[in-house]
Amino acid sequence: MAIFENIPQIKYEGADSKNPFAFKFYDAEKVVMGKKMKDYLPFAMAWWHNLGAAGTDMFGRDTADKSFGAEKGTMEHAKTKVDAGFEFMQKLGIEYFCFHDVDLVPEADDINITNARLDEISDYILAKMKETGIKCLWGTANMFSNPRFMNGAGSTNSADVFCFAAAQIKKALDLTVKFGGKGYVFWGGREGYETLLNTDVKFEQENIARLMHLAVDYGRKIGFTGDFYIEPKPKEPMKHQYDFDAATAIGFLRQYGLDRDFKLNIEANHATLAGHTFQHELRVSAINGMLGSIDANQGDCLLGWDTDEFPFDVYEATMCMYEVIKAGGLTGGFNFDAKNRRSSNTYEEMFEGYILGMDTFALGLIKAAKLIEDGRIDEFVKEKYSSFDTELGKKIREGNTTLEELAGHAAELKSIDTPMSGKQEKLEGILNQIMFG
Ligand code: XLS
Ligand code: CA
Ligand code: CA
Repeated sequence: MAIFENIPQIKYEGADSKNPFAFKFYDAEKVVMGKKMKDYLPFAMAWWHNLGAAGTDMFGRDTADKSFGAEKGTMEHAKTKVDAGFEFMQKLGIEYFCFHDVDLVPEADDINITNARLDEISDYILAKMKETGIKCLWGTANMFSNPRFMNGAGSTNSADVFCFAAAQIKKALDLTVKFGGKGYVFWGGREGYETLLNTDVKFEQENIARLMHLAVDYGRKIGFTGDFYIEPKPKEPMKHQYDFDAATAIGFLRQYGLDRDFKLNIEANHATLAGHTFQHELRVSAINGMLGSIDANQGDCLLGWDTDEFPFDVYEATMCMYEVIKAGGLTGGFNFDAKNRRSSNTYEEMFEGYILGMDTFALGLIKAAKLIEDGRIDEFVKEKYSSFDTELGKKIREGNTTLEELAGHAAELKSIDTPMSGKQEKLEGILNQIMFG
């Protein structure tokens, strides 16, 4: 029996449609810049928010009913979540999902019992995957909720807890491989510190890297051929998290020789928490060959925390897709790490959130393609650096000069032109023209 029985199959109806259960912009089969929309935008459902989060916040209990007709905390509930999740993805045409180990089953005190539950549920999920063609984008282990991880997982001061983290990663990797997942994520939720008075940063970072190396060794041994990802976030829950932003995470990966196996999973809301734009984080990742996957959501700049809202900012989605197209697409996908607001507590709103997010990224793709095809932005950027196309400029770029030679050139100049204008307002006008013209 259907769980979302009142919700129809969500289809593309076009920009004039007033049907809340239809896409206005996401047209899966439409070709944009040589690729189908659905291939540019491999969307994924986040198990934890969509099937788990029910509105609890620091000041109040659940507002939404995510029991799906079963008693929470039971294996029956774990199964109805699977049923709900696959029905949900099928109705929206979403082809991927992402999960943490503890999203799938209730965690027991004894890890052997938890693992047996994971074996049972993963058989059930695998059967549904075969039946529907839905795939796994990435898996991860939740190494931040349980009190054992209060001082971190890889960065913990307890060798036993470090082993527990290893055990969870091992199992989550087993599941990711069982599902044929494309990626495996490390989000360092508690890998950071509150005060340096009690923290050995070097020790902790070395241990995190050690754990990641162990994960890579094991993953490759059991046939995981996908990418490992770090998902940067500057703070929350810790005051200072080690994976602050893309640049920091890339430096860490290179420092510890992990850069061949890892890429980044960039979350929009984490970028803004780090004081960057989403586009900045994508650009830094892309130019370093590290753009792997995206957690598609949006924060609220008036709030200083991770609100995980469904993305509706079309400017931000456009600049994201501009980076993605230029990077030649993603090897990962677009995971909606987003949840309904606490007062949006109905099944209908679960769908409306995803329709909003998918339409926003479809619009972003359409506008970004237009921006690239228009060419004025790219032409301007090329022109801006054109003084390096001269013989001298080329020498500098190619590393064929010396400081003395350059100083000699400067000494011969009678006057120096101010560099070419940045033309920011003009370019912003072009962007608006593309957005609304
Ligand atoms: C939390 C993170 C988390 C990761 C997966 O802020 O976004 O949900 O995506 O552990
Ligand atoms: Ca995330
Ligand atoms: Ca987040």
